[in-house]
Formats: sequence, C-alpha cells, structure tokens
Amino acid sequence: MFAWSSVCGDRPAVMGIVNVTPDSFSDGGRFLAPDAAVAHGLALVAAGADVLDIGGESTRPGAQPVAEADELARVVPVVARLAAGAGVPVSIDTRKAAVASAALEVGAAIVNDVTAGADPAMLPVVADAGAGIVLMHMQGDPQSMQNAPAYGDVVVEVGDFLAERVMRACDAGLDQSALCVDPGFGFGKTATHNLSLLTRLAELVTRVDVPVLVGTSRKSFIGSLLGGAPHARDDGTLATVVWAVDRGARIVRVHDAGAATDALRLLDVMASLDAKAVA
Ligand code: PMM
Repeated sequence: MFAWSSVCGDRPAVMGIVNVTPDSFSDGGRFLAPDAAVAHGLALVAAGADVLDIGGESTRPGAQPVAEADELARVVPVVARLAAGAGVPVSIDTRKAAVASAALEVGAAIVNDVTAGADPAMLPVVADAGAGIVLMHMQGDPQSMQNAPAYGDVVVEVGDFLAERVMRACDAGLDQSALCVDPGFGFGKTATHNLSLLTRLAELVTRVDVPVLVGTSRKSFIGSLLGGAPHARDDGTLATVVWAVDRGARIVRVHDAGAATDALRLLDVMASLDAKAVA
C-alpha cells in the first residue's frame, strides 16, 4: 500500500519529471529514447528527487491525444527500469486506466492523473493495486483548455472540485493516505488564475485534508511575468516552489530537481531557525 506520508511525511517531496514524449512544452523529444529517459530519471534522483513522474502523453495546450498503444510503448519499459533501479517511488502520468494498470504492473507506485479519474476504470485500477494517486484539476481538455478559461472564484471552484474528487476516490475504495491533490497550474487557467491559486494556496491546503502537489515548473505564467522560453524559467520556478511549500504544499513537481532540493533544504533551515527565534 502506498501512502504519501512515506515521501512527504517529515519534509516536502520533490517529484522529478521524465517526459517520454516528442512534444512536451519544455523538454519534448529530449528523453523519447528509453535509455535517455532512464538516464534522465537516475540523474534526477541523484540530484535529490524523492519521486519520479514518467509521462508518455504531452498535455501542453493544444496537444493532440496519443493512442493507447503508443503511450504504452513509450512508458512501460521506462517505468519498469526506473521502478527496479531508481530507489524512489515511480509515478505514471496518464489519464488512461489501461496505461496506469500496465505501469502499476511493472512497478509504478503512484498514478498522476491530470483528469482526476475521468476514465471510469481509473479509480478502481488504483484502488486494486494499493497505489497512490494525484488528483488534478483541469478546466476543459488540453486541446481547448486555454481558449477562454473562466471562473467565478478560481480558488473556491478548484477547491470544491478537488474536495469532491477526494470523496469520490474514497468511495471507490482508496485510502485517504493514498491521495494527493493538485490545483493544476496552466490547465484551463489564465496567468491571473494561476497567480490567484499560488497567492491563496493556503486556503486550498486547509480546504482539503490530503497533501497538495504544486506543478508550476516552467509554466507559461512564469514566462508571461519574466519573459523567456520554457527552459529559461527555472529561476522563476524556484520562487514559486519556495512560496508554495512555505504555504503548505507538500510535493513540488519540477524539471530541475537539484535546484528545488537545494532551495527546500535552505527553506527548512530558515524555518527551523525562525521557529527557535519565536520560542
Ligand atoms: N503538468 C504537466 C504534466 N503533468 N501533472 C500534475 N499533477 N501537475 C502538473 O502541473 C502537470 C502534470 C505539464 O507538462 P510537463 O510534464 O512538461 O510539466
């Protein structure tokens, strides 16, 4: 049985991203060959990643869906090798229950589902395997989600959605300790929506009774503030990582695991000195 407390019980966890895709927005094509993906995963762990998240379908705005057979062929060999050799839990980033099931069979411990269980077979597959899950909020689907995202109050609506999906997962037989939620930065959100979710993250953290994961790495709202191509957004990403963890996020999903690990170590030292100064 996977429990999130095993990776983020004492301190926040860094989830390193391994995109086995030709078209992800910041690193598409770099790790499509299985050897390159495995080497990248091992390098992320050496740099400090506590979990590896392996994906075979880009969910960037406008991305075309990937056929199940193609996604399976991309991710299963990589998941198998990293689950056996990386020494950290492996997560499979997929919205297809069949892909999740195949990845769990070869050793994945977590399913990262950007649709929070839209495939009706997803929650039963995860429950049967005793695996963990990331339930993410997205408005619309990747093909159209950035056309005109609209909310009354984005923080309240995302919180309502995530709370409802937590209940649904528990009803499907998952233990609450296996659940984690993610507001879904960049998934059907304008830059202003993303910034509201970050600035009011503490509201979301208190709203749900499970760990919150934040995936801001290299996202376009950082580029809209600072300029720069996706791979030049790691410095801006770090600011969001430190901000989010200081406001209660327990897992950060990043491309540059080394920088996030260092920043969070420093934050931890400062937080404990601050606590002593207050005491
Ligand atoms: N972002 C991407 C893909 N999967 N999963 C979660 N849970 N949260 C995210 O923010 C998220 C995700 C976007 O693509 P990337 O893999 O290139 O970062």
